[in-house]
Amino acid sequence: MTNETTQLTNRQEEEEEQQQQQQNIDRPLYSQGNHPLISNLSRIDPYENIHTSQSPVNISETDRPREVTSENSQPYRTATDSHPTTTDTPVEDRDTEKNADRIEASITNESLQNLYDDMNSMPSCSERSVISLLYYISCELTQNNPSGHVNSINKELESLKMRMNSEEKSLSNIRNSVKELSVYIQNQNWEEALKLLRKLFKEICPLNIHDLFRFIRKVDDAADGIKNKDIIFLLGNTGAGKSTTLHFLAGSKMIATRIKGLNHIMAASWKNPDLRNVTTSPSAKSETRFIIPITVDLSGVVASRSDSIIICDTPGFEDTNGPEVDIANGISIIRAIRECKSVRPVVLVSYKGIGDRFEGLKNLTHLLACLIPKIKNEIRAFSYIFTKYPENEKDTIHKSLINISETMNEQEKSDISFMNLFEDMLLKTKRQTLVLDPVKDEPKEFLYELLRSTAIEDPKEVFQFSITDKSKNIVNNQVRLYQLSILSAIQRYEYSVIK
Ligand SMILES: Nc1nc2c(ncn2[C@@H]2O[C@H](COP(=O)(O)OP(=O)(O)OP(=O)(O)O)[C@@H](O)[C@H]2O)c(=O)[nH]1
Ligand SMILES: [Mg+2]
Repeated sequence: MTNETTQLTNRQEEEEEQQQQQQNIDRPLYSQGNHPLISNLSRIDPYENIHTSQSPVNISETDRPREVTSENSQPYRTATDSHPTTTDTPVEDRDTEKNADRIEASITNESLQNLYDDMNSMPSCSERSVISLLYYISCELTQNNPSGHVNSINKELESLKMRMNSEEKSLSNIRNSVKELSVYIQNQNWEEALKLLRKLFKEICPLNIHDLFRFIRKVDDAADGIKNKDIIFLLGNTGAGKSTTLHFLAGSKMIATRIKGLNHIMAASWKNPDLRNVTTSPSAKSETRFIIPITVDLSGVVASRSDSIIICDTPGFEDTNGPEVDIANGISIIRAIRECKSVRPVVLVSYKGIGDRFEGLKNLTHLLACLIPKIKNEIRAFSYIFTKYPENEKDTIHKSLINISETMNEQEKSDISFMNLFEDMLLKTKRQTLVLDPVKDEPKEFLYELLRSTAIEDPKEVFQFSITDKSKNIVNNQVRLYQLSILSAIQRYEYSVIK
């Protein structure tokens, strides 16, 4: 297919999707049978798990989430809108970007469905009350259905206050938050109420177990695509350019643009439709949340090869998406990688990420050493791509690495994992330094170089599970909170909570 044909096809797909999205917007949010919620709503009673003696509220028909009609439905972001997708339309012009700062923009079909499912899967407890409030207030904000859930919100608030007392959640900041929340709810200030609830939820539930399992399921789905396959595994800090590099290597047409005043290189069109899920962003917030395998055809790209290779996009190290994503990835991505036939790790190092005194590079190597404890034995398999380098700095990379090595002190030299990777980087950049300009460069030159490295043939032996210390602390904290909740529930004979 020619480049022009590909662009045309992509544009047609884009237009079809826009029409589809418009139809979704025009459609009533919960009209019978077209929203996943509706089938659940008809068979699940949100209050069925509540023991009546524990519930301070009487549940009436009007408290249930109700259908809205097309007149009172309003556009809102769908699950896929949560990432800016690449289109020919300037990104700044898109509604999703205009609304990005509004809290409604963070409410998606998927997030509503998740809250509803979580609310239904839990016994009566403060965590459940907060989730219910999050759900009803989100509905209030997105359905443009004035006061449709006010009764439920008030009842859940009362329930939350009562649960806080009985569960002895007496921390003053939590109590103050609930007081503040009452005022917002009284004034029907839903935006502020939702912001505060999200904060409160993090306090009483630092690790969202429901989200954790959802993320693990998503990663597991992707893992099937790389089982027993040869893969190139892109690694690096968040924002280093992994998703951009994947688009580039897979032959997407890359263009330079600006989003909210920030420089950004985006794919204007792509060959493989799966690349639609590989989204990029100039924002400081982590973008990629899951492992995404993309098959890249090598015929006509690399001489002597008529097969294909899978290149995997991954979430960045030190991801800013929270402990749920970090843990799901630390466990599931590694589980997936261990099932591969062979792995070629490619480390992406960005100009800013390297750090003035190479502290960024050191941090990166420590994280890599956690994934691959015997990194020295596997170092041959590594390649390095340098990203976001200004034009006049591109030919200084090897020289600055030499300078770093000459100025290292004894303590730095004793950092073995750092030294292993650093020396390999020094050696490989002497022969050739891969500095990427996604707009001007040719993918075949990069693919050829990446495929020259010797792959890790026994990933099961080489990669080990790992999560960051920050996430470990959050898990410990959550375990402690659950222990306290269980003890308190035992005292109140609330066996549904203990279960
Ligand atoms: N100039 C330049 N910009 C780049 C390059 N690679 C990425 N970028 C920009 O850097 C920003 C982040 O790129 P992403 O590809 O989203 O980074 P990532 O590593 O996938 O980030 P996470 O998904 O959050 O881990 C985007 O604005 C890109 O346009 C590059 O080689 N040169
Ligand atoms: Mg990414």
